[in-house]
Amino acid sequence: MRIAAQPFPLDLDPATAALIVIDMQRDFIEPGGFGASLGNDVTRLQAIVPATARLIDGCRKAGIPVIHTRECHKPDLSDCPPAKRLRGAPSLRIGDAGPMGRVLIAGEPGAEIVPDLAPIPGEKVIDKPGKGAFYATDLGPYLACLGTKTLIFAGVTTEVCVQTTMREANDRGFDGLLAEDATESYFPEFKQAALQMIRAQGAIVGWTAPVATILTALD
Ligand code: C5J
Repeated sequence: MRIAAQPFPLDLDPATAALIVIDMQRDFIEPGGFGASLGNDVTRLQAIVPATARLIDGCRKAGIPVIHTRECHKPDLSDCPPAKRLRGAPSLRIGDAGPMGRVLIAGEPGAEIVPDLAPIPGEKVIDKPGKGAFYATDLGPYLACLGTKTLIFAGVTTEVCVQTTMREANDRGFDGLLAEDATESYFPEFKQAALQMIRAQGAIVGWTAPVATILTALD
């Protein structure tokens, strides 16, 4: 099928596509989490939940595997570089006890995916210590087993974990399509710049398209 994407149409075969939903976790999206502790307005990220849910639903119906990632660390913080934990002056650091349990720690309520986007049985959930979902995870071998060639991306934040993962995927030979209204940043100008960077120079990182355009093609 052909997606009317930017900077030019993208041919996608659902049999060799997968959707990756990046870090739609309570810690980034709800008040009291890591994102809020850094001084961000989390309502911007909450706003993309319905569009992301529609994209997930459409991919499930089209038989496209849905993969979810969570940025989080082991309870002993052995996979959290001190440089990451100590950077900046957040009101809560990674591992500190907050309103949703220990911040960005696997198994804590804040590290869970928001209920409206919860994985269903059989869907792959990847806990990742870095910004990119390929780093220190089994995502690469998992996609090789699936025979995936094209990755559809959604999630937060556009210019950090989403763009980093798209770039990792691009270097590994995948075509990447970012769902424009199923991704968001705490900084609107960063989102727009990331979308432009991704599709510049003839899709140097990948393609972008609205959720409705992707769903029309999948239907
Ligand atoms: C950040 C992410 N921004 N998921 N994480 O720290 O983009």
